[in-house]
Amino acid sequence: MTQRPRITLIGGGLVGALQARQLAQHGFAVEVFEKRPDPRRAGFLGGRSINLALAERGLRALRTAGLAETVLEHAVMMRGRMVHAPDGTGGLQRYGVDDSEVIWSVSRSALNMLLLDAAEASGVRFHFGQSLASADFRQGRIQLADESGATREHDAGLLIGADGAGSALRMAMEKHAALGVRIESLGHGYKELEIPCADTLPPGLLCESGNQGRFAIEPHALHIWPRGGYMCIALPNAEGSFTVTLFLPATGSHPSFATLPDATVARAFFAADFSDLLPLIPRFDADYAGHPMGMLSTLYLDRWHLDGHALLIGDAAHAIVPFHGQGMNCGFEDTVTLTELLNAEPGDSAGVLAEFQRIRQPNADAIAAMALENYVEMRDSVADPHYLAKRALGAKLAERAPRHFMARYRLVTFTHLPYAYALERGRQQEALLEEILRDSPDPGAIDLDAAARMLQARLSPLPTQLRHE
Ligand code: FAD
Ligand code: E0Q
Repeated sequence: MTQRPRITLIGGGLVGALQARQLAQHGFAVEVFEKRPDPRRAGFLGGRSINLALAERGLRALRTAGLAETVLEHAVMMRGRMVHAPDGTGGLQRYGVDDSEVIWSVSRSALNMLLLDAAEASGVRFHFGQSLASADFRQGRIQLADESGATREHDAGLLIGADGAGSALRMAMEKHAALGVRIESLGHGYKELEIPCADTLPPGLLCESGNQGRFAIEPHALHIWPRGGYMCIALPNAEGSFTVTLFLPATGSHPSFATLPDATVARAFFAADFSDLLPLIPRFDADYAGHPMGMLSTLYLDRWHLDGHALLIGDAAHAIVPFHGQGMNCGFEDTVTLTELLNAEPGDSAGVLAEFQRIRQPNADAIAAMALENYVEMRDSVADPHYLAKRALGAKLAERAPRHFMARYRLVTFTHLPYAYALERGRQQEALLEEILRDSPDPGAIDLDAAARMLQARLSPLPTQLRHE
């Protein structure tokens, strides 16, 4: 049997902790160095989003680690996006065809702590409060610094960087070889606000559409307030609160974070532009003033690895904008691929790292592109008549020709087909939908059977295995 390399992971966030668990389950000796203190002792000090959407790709990775069921016990199901248009219209746009196609709102901190527990239970050794400071790839040694600045050395073995978009391992690798790092800022930032549990809100404000229990608005949805150049969204938390995220240009003409420098101006803007949302955020001023603005960018690299010595995974290799809710899901998918490759060829680190990039990079590039496109779609199109007509036509065709039409959103969110396939298939389908709508501007008058036949003639059938196990 080939010798399994010792593995040193930098970063015990979502992707690092899951990767550590999987490798330990396959018999690798794994150590993790995490900059922050142990969240299970110190309380979670995470700067970023409070909850996230978990979809099939992420679930599959959790399933392979034996953790999916436990995670879902603490998750809130989301059936679709609830659109709150400026004129008060809107409603639920289902994500899938039925309740077998839903996504899940999970708490980042609870998920991270669960993954740390699971990794530890599989034998992973964690070192918290230990930040990567530098690396000597030739000697295979790294230097780590604790909060006081004291440093220690560690004999690394195979180094895997899961230390996020600002990866310290990536910076150390760049000193050694050109990685071709490109960071494209979106120019938009985000800020998080809270809708508390319904029982703390004045009763008059609660959603008219029936009793939502502890929740002020429909719990089983991702809420969107699209406003053209910007938007708010809200994801439910299991306790009954929602985390609202405002996405807005960072600088430039009103409205931007630059023209909303304090809570008073921001409140007036919300009163005008998000008048139905503002009353649900009783601590608006404290949230707005107290929570930092995060910036959004896409990260592209030419090289994710240094020969057989070091590899970047998750956001460290391919951070994307959050508008498809796939960053964590994509990083979780990375962990399945890397575990499979390392397990198959434990003695050939150089080959495994190169093969990992060969498989994953086209897919990371594809979801990066789709996530950028989805911002425009979310903030602009979800309330647009042409978009709605296309969506409705797509849904009817998916019913009539399920082997030939599956909305791109569904390919991304509910299947394991490669992201690059979803992007390309989406292009082909989109062109045909546009063609059908162009030829018949009244969407109600389309001959659906003829349209379905056209799809069957002009598109190859979808793979039969949408979710291979
Ligand atoms: P991170 O979560 O950033 O973890 C990196 C870890 O490395 C951290 O624990 C950090 O402390 C540690 N670290 C950093 N530097 C060092 C160092 N020098 N030494 C040691 N440790 C270090 N994704 C989804 O799938 N669904 C969503 O709905 C979603 N919503 C999002 C909303 C927003 C506003 C944002 C910004 C992102 C969203 N994402 C979403 C993306 C998701 O947050 C990331 O893709 C995911 O967190 C990546 O995980 P990671 O482990 O690679 O990186
Ligand atoms: C999802 C689920 C932050 C965020 C997370 C998401 C989604 C969106 C808009 C945003 C995309 C969608 N979406 O509704 O199409 O599906 O995760 Cl902004």
